[in-house]
Amino acid sequence: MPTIFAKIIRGEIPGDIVYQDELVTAFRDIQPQAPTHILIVPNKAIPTVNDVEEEDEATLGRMIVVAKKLADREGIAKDGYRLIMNTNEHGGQEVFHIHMHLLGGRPLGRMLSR
Ligand code: DGP
Repeated sequence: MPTIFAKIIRGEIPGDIVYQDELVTAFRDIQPQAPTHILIVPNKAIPTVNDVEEEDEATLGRMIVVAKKLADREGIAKDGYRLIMNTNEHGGQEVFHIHMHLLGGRPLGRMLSR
């Protein structure tokens, strides 16, 4: 079954896409937790970070490069931002198509709640 993210990448359901190339797609999170909350997603449907393979290195590197470009475009690069990839239950992963959250636009507080 394709995930909701696979459908957004393929244009089958609407998504606020802010960037797309041959390896990755980025779109705004539907439940933003900061003024900037963008999801950077590989076009290849990899369920979790545990499923990443060596052949995915270029794609994973591209995700960081795109995060940097989008942070600059959003005007949050200087003040700073956070990149998050959640994995499985303890990581709080809800959508099983790996994605990197780009969050910024306000102070984000501690990395983890105590
Ligand atoms: P995670 O917990 O790391 O798996 O984060 C999943 C994120 O995906 C969560 O912040 C909400 C977002 N999300 C879920 N469904 C949709 C959707 O249909 N469209 C968009 N743009 N975001 C979604």
